[in-house]
Amino acid sequence: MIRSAILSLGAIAFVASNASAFMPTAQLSTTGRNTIDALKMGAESEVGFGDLDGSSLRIGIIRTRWNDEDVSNLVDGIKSGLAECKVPEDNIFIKEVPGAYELPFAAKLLAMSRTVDAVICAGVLIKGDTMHFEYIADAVSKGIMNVGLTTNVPVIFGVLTCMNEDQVKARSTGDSNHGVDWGKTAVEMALIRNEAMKSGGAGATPATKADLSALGFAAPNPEEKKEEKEKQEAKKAPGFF
Ligand code: DLZ
Repeated sequence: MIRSAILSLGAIAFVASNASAFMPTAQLSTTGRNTIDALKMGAESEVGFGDLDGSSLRIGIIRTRWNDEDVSNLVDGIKSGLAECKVPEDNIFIKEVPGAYELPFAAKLLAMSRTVDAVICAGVLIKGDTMHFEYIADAVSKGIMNVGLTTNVPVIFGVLTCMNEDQVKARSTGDSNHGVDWGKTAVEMALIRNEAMKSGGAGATPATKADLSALGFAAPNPEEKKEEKEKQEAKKAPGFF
């Protein structure tokens, strides 16, 4: 009896502390409202990018057809970010894939073509009633990271992982369209990568074999460096080859 009374009190306390999730917004405390507003709000950009000169870069965008309208808005944002960094329109290659799960594979093919300086993967995952969202979000984020690290071409994670459509809209439209930052991030990373490749990957002082093997890299092969430079200079049109 005493035990069940304690359990009931515990249950009441639990419901009260979590009530904000079930209450109309008008009845919420300030803290509850702030939490909901924060969930709906699109994150403002928190990084500055300065002046980036992407005029000589080629950028690939792999985008999904799932959540087509939202992803198209994000791609528009990406394109305006790239335009702000002076990437010529002809240097932007766009390829569609069905869903987010397909992004890493297509990104790998494009990165391996060596016709782009960076790849942006754009998609939207919205949580449903099953575990599908968790599996795909985890696989895609790891897959995208893996493509960048294994190909030495920066691959940008342009995938929104949202709880609902409101959150997606708040992050893919207007002033908080995350695509704009993804475009600029691609340019910044492409410039960093190209700079590093030209200088042997270690700035002004070339890394020693010991430095590189300590970091888990193979020592630089002068032939590969020459090949890389020739490919950069050839400036093929961006795309799958
Ligand atoms: C199957 C599926 C579901 C349920 N939800 C989404 C989503 O919100 N966003 C997205 O990009 N793709 C979704 N997909 C499709 C998968 O990403 C993938 O295309 C299929 O599982 C086939 O591999």
